[in-house]
Amino acid sequence: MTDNIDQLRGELLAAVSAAQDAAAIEDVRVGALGKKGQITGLMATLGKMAPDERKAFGQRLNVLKDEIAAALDGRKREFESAALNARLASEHMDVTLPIRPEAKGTLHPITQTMDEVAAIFGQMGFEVADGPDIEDDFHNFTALNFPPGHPAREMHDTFFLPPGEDGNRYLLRTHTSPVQIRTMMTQKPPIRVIIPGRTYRCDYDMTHTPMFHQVELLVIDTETNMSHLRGCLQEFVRTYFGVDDLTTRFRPSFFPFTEPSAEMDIGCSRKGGELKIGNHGDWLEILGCGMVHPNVLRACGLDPDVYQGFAAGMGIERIAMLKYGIPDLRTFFESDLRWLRHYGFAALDIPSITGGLTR
Ligand code: 2NL
Repeated sequence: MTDNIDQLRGELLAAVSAAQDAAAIEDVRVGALGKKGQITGLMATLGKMAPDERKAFGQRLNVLKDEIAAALDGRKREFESAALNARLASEHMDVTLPIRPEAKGTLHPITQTMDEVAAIFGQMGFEVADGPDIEDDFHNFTALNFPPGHPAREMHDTFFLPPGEDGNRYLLRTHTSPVQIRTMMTQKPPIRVIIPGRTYRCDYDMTHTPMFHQVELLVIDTETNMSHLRGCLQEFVRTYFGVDDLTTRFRPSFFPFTEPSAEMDIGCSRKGGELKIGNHGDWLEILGCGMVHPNVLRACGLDPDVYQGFAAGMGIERIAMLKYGIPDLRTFFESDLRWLRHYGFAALDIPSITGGLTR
């Protein structure tokens, strides 16, 4: 019996050393320690032995088993480190090589448009604010004066997250307005901010994508009125579209968070099926706006008898399509290299008023 164990040890250790890859190691392991393996087979004979013999033989068998398992492990690790070293040797790269001249990136038209909008409002004294994409009911709906049963609060419009441990209902913001709420709750007026950013709605067709971009603006002060709103927005569209005397028209509208509310149109022409921005007699809707609703001010801890202000919101994709003649919304998100090269902007083409925003 003793000879048996020592002989088996010799054979198995030789087999481990002879193994040349992971598969061969696995064969040795199965042959020794597997269900029908040699060591397993010897273990099964213990039951028929006299107690003394069983104890001595069992102990030696256990030592053998551990020894072989360790040898298998060690050999396997040798293979692994050899493989890693071979990879490291073959996959090295020379970071001192010059960049490839043809590897040229461009700014996405969405990025470019958001930068242009920020540059124009920046000139008027607005700061850019941002906030989280994941919001709660309060910041996305309640503080914005959405009544409890409002359709926008329902499942089919909004991406809701699984309920959190704190009992709050979290969602992907459906507009950038929650950032204005956060701004009003943390900053003292006067406030002049714009918020460009991603927004999410459960909608997908020719004119809707589940993720899209908005820019909103907010002014809060003690003597802010609708003519300030109109002047500001008129200045914006004139600069953005590069038409110095572009006319604007306000139509009454409704939003829960503004009162009064309006939609602003700009002059255009649609002659021959081609859309041209300018004073040609026709009208094009460009954005929504209004005076911040007293309930919204109150929800943010501002006294509506002291403070008032205006807000507006517009779709980035929409104003980018209008300015750059991009006909199909969905192409913004297809990552088609040819499209990106055609509509993309040079990375160092930083928008500024003097640098000529409107090419
Ligand atoms: C649109 C219209 C709008 C606002 C957004 C706003 C935000 C706060 C308070 C009041 Cl915190 N108003 N935002 C106001 C009017 C219109 O967006 O058509 N967007 C694409």
